[in-house]
Amino acid sequence: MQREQTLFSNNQKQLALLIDPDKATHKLLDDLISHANQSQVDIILVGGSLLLNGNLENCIKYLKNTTDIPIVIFPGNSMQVSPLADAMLFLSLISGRNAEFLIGHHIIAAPAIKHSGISCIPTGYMLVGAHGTSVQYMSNSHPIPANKPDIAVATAMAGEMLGMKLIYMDAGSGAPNPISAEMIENVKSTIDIPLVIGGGIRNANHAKIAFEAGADCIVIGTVAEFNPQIVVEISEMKQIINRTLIKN
Ligand code: 1GP
Repeated sequence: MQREQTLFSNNQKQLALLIDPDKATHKLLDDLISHANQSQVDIILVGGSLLLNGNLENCIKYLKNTTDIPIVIFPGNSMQVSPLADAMLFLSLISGRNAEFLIGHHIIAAPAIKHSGISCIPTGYMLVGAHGTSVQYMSNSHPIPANKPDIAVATAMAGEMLGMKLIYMDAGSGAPNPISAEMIENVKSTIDIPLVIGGGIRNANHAKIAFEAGADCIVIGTVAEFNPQIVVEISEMKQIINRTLIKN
């Protein structure tokens, strides 16, 4: 059954499951997909900062055969383009000052993206907080300090003014702490485009805090690799919050 939905809408809270093709054995993929299919996962993000094994296309093919959930590429670099996905995030690392991640990789990837016909979602990507994450190292950029919501607000505003269709604030994969409710609230109150929050979300309570602070979509990755059942628990939390939103 095809799930009718809009990618990254800000009407209903959404849950995205991040799959890193480098870590995705068939057993892990089967486990994750069976849990995602039995819950309300809205989006599967596929990508990673490194992708050492060239597994992106195989991973997307496998997913397309096992689920109807839309597959969206979350690229770590300009090589990560595939027409097999339903869409891709066209990320600009607006928290950083590394020109390659603001415009350089985009120029390299643009012809392949155009040729593939894949739909692109211009995304203001903001790294927040933790030093020592893979994405921070690979992008050679400084994250926004976790205790500086005013910088996050101004950065997200600028992203929206530049025409981004989405803001993705990320504490980085496996971050020790998720982004604070205070920062999410501050950013959400100043932008009109959907806000995606990821990095370090490890349980349903973390998800609840992020949703209630204003996240339109949350991303879970690392925790699900170790405990696929958490996908069901976090999805149930999302549904509870969505039911509350409908009532109000
Ligand atoms: C990382 O936001 C994603 O880019 C997911 O983070 O792996 O910590 O869930 P986790």
